[in-house]
Amino acid sequence: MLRRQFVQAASLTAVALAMPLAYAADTFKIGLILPMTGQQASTGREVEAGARLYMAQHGDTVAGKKVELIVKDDTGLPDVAKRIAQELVVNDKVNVLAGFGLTPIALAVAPIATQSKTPAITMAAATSAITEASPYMLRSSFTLPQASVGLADWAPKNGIKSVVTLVSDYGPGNDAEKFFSERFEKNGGKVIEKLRVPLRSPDFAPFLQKVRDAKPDALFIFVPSGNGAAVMKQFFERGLDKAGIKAIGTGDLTDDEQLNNMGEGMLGIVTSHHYSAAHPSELNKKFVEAFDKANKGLRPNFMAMGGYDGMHMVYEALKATKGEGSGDALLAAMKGLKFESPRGPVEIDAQTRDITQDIYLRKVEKKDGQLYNVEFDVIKAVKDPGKTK
Ligand code: VNL
Repeated sequence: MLRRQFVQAASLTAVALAMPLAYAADTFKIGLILPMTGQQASTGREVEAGARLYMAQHGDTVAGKKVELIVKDDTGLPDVAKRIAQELVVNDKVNVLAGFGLTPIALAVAPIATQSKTPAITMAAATSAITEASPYMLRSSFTLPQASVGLADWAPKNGIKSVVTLVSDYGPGNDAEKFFSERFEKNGGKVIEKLRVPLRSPDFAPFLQKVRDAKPDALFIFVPSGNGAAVMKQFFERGLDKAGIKAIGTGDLTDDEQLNNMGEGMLGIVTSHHYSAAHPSELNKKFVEAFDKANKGLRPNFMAMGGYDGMHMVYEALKATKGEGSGDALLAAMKGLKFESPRGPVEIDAQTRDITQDIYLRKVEKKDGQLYNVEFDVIKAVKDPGKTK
């Protein structure tokens, strides 16, 4: 009896000791840092759902490794994100960092990616400079300069000669304001006034009153995903539409997750962006259907797209490096990667590590009783204009 017990205990200990090692070697870990609570929680939910859908469709074993997603809530705060990134690198030994719902978070994580030589994929945030903050930073989302310039070309040709800009006062808002305004003025338009609203709990009312008084042909708006409904509610309540002022903006304003609940006043609003749930490709139809099914009727927005394609980048790099897992090898494999995404064709620019993609002009229309961003024009293969200056 004693001997049997001893042998059993010994072999159990051996198993317990061997397991974490074998497990670690056969596991490939992705640390997903996202705002799962707080003002940007919808972004966290969409990015995670996109990443999980990709794994469900492509399996969780790649090049002999078991892919493990570790999701951490940064509550939207850069200091929290930085601490989490450190823990993920040091304790969990993640192979890749990803997520980053807001620009300040991507910027807080960038030095940790550099020090630890860990590839970091920005799946949501969209200030141009993010990919310049670390040679290990890549992007599967988009940039605000990329999304803004096409609209600045479209507007003056479509009866919009004067504009007021209204942006959230931080990285992506500043990028949107600068790149839209410069291009619009180069095209002969006039920017009457540039307004910036605080990122946290903004009160749009006094700003919109100013816009009403200034009476531009259009108001160009950038607010981050999840804030579009609040600004448009005030826009209608203050009667800016009735005063003949058009709302235009990047697609963050007509975010697919919110759009259908923003009311019929939204009909006809033109935006430019890289992804619409109504993008009419077979690949996208399948993506939207599968996303809807996996998430109880939730509509994927551009954040979900960033999570989905970011996982594709990781899977392709893992395959190309045959599961070797080193940060430098993964990074090299992701540079120059080209693929067909549900959003359209994309390429990870080998020099800038930023994403080159088609930008669409879209108009809010009713389709099957629901509001969608319906694409009516496309600008092919747009590189981030923030990098080509
Ligand atoms: C950012 C840019 C965030 C665009 C967004 O939504 C967005 C950012 C949360 O860079 O912080 O729609």
